[in-house]
Amino acid sequence: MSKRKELERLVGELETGGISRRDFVWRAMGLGLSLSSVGALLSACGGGEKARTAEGAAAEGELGPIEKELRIYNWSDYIADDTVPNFEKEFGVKVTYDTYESNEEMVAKLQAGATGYDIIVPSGYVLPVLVATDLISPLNKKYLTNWGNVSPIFQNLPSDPGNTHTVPWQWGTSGIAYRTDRVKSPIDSWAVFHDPRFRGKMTMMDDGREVIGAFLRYRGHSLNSTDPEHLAGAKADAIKAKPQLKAYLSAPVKGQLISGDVWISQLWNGDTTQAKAEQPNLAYVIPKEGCTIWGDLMCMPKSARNRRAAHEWMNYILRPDVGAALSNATGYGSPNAAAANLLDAPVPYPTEEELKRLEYQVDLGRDTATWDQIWTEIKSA
Ligand code: N2P
Repeated sequence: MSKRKELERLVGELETGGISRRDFVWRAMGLGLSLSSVGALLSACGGGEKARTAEGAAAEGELGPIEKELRIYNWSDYIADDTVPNFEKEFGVKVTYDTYESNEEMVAKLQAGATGYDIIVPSGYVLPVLVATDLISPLNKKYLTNWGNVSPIFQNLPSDPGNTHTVPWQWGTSGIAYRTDRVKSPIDSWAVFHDPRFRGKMTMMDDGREVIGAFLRYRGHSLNSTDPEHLAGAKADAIKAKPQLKAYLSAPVKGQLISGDVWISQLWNGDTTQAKAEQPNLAYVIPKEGCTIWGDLMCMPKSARNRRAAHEWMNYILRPDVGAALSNATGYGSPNAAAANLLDAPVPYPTEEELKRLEYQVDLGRDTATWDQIWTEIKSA
């Protein structure tokens, strides 16, 4: 069957309720359609329209009294010690808090049918997929009375136009952390991961988007490139770096940087700040070729059972003192403008000049599968 015919058949099935919107999205993308074309098709289909209207009505309705529990799934080392206990005490809610190390780990768990989470915290580029595959619910703004505290920079993000599905958590960059007492000349380039002098003393993140993205930037390309030649080059560079690396490790590398088992790591700015509190001989650099800037956003999975508690949690995080305590503990930037005066060491949002070297990740659409394949090949090389 031609692709066009196959697509028409899929649209027919969607309209008659033969397949779910989620299956439709995956199968249409399998036929080579971009997410935005799939989105356009969904809105042209009656079923999609009905679903969205119903969703909109639910988002505006009453949520009922606060539930007794809340299940949160967030990145590790990304919260202050008292954020959860204070919420539990004030709201009488028992919080279960699980952690992940990458967006891909979290999405894989969700797509495998993990239900039970009320809050997840993906990076912006993941949002289009979560919305298109119907994995998250729109939020009921009525319960987000502290929304006005969000800095205008973090409102109406390209990943969530109209702020319908998310509340910003924190933001940061993915550069290089290194031990200044072990590495004699300052590091300024991704080229360091090819340097045999540091063999076995270096790590890169356990995150395909970040590792491939870093080597794309190294060769002067966008870290969102889908050009096969660019990707082949990045793959070759990543494989060339592999013998010099001790491991692919993200947040948990901090202990090894502190002890000196590892000297140089691809790492986020805030996690470096956390490690620096215990090991002052640590520096963080944004390589001259540039790197990722990201913002992580709270959202509510479709399967969430504790929906009122989820909204109260997001509204609580938007308080100035709670938002400031988060950033003071994690070293990341706060999207909360009202928290600005309460920050110990504010991370200023990058200037225009700095933003030229920083790049937000975007959803790669059907090229996600190609990237996944390349990452698998790098890891097994
Ligand atoms: C984890 C914080 C990093 C989040 N410690 C990356 N988006």
